[in-house]
Amino acid sequence: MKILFPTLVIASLAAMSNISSSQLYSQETVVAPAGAAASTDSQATPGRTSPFTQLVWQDEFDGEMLDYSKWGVEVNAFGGGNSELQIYTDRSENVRVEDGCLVLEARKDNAAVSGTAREYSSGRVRTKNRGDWKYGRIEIRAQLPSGAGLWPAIWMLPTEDRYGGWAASGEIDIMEMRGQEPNIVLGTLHYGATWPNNKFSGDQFTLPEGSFADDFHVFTVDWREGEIQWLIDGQHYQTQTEWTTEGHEFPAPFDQKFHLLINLAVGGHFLGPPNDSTPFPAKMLVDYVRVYQ
Ligand SMILES: [Ca+2]
Repeated sequence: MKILFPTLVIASLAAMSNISSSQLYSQETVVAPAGAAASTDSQATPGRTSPFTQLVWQDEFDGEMLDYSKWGVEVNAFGGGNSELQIYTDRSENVRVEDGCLVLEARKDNAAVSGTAREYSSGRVRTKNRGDWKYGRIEIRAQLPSGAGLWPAIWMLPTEDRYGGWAASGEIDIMEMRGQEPNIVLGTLHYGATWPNNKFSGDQFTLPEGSFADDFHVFTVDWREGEIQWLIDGQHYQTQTEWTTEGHEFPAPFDQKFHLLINLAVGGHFLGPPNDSTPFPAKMLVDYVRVYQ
């Protein structure tokens, strides 16, 4: 997500922090065995075997409802920024677990939050203070919706803005897609300095056939010290090893804990509004999230 109005986003995210950190860290974390794949190898090559083999966090969405020990749900009439058109709610119409998947559903139903109604509603969840990681392999299996103006995204933000406001402390976009181009996904880093002096760099992946709406695909980032790789269905398509943040040495800002966000936005600068042929309701399905370190 290219956050163009960071203050709105920060305000909305702050509103989501309703669980204390002691509750959030009550679960035992899996500790890697002694001698396990410490990241001592700096000669990384594109697409090589990941050093991250220990499953440290996962949600398979097998239950009847969202696991709130792992996820916070955003409720915000202006959530997202970027001139997005949706309201984010925690209604089951917009966010639910069903048939083994997290369902984020965009609807054209004039829903309201705190007295503010908007034409479209949708869902956004995040793991902040429930799942926060520095380095690792983050893997998400998802099926995306197609249609103009639909903007599914799987991305990461810093849990603490240690280097300053967006995007000085970084943003890792694992996957985002314009619904009108459902065979192309983008992987992007945002960094450099505080908006509007931020920078970004990235690449895109085009499916050889079919679209990301036809079936589930696995989206992965493999994030180690000084290097981030992107893979689709296990196929490597991008490596980034150069980024900056003002006043700090590499590999800042991507040397701090980040958490995961998943949302289905509607409209915005990045892709334009829906049109008459955009199907509503539209669903983004997430089969699982698995994090390895
Ligand atoms: Ca599942």
